[in-house]
Amino acid sequence: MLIKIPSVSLARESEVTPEATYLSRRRFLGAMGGLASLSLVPGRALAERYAGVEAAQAPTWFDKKLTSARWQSMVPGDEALTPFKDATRYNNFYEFGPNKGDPARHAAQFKAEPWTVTIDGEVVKPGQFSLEEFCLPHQLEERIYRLRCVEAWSMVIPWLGFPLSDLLKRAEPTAQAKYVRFETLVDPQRMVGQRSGFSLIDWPYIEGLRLDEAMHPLTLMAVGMYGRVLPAQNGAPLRLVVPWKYGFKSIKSIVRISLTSAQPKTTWESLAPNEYGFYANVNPEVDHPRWSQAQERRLPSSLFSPNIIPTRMFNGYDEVAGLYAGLDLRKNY
Ligand SMILES: Nc1nc2c(c(=O)[nH]1)N[C@H]1C(S)=C(S)[C@@H](COP(=O)(O)O)O[C@H]1N2
Ligand SMILES: [Mo]
Repeated sequence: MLIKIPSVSLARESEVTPEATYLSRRRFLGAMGGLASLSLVPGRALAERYAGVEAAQAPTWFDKKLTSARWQSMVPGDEALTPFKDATRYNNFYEFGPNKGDPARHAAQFKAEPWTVTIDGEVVKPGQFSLEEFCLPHQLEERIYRLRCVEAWSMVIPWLGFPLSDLLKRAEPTAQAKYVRFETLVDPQRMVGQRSGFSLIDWPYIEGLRLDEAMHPLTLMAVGMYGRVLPAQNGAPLRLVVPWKYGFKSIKSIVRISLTSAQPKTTWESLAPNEYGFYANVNPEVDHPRWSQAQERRLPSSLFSPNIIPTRMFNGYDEVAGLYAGLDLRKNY
């Protein structure tokens, strides 16, 4: 079968509206980045940081958890947060359509509750959980991460969630568990992109990680962003965030997490194996067959102010390099 992948390039940038006043333009003081910067941020500072953020009504359990969340006091490096508007209007979420503006439009009516998550496969304690049960044991923490899409654009997004490792430890992976496979909801009634006959994707959207990647402290299960509950277009109510990998690894609206002994077949790898690999680590030295990965467009960007910056190895998260010692990253792209 001949598959046609929609082509993307640095030049295709029609949907981002530059806006003047963004609190997210503000730089946060301090030199430290990453996990070391987690701290209690005063409520007033947070309210200011996330002023103007519009979010759906959150479930009660989420609001309760929010009061004890650990907030990150600053953006890593000296980078600015991507404005909430860009992060919620420029999306890839094929379940809601193929264009960047489709998810915001078509996910508006999406109800993320009730939601059931299944954990199964190579675990001692499999189970089915409501989202509330699933999140109950975990403290919410904020992680401000760069998100680098394989299409060579990027954002800086403040997520709210908990480490995937905490969740996996509770399920107790067996000795056979080597990979983690994630599955997105299939519901054509609620996800218009799954109704269309034009879709390239064989639903459900599937992603996967090696178990050690899944257990890395940077790997996050997100239930919120910008201090609020996750918007539908960003993968409500539960998504993965793997900041050193291309964005397509960060699977949205997860309903099943399975521990497996074999490497899972992932959606993009199945669609175009020469273009999208299982690892998908951000790597400026390994180009996509159809475009360079050496640079990226940091959003917001416009025709007159494209905001092109160099792409960093592992998206700047050097601490993961040890996971790939001895692995040929050209072959294992
Ligand atoms: N289920 C699902 N998850 C998905 C996608 C998708 O189409 N379906 N797109 C991926 C891609 S390509 C990117 S870049 C990110 C975008 O996340 P964001 O819209 O929150 O920025 O989600 C990823 N997760
Ligand atoms: Mo992406």
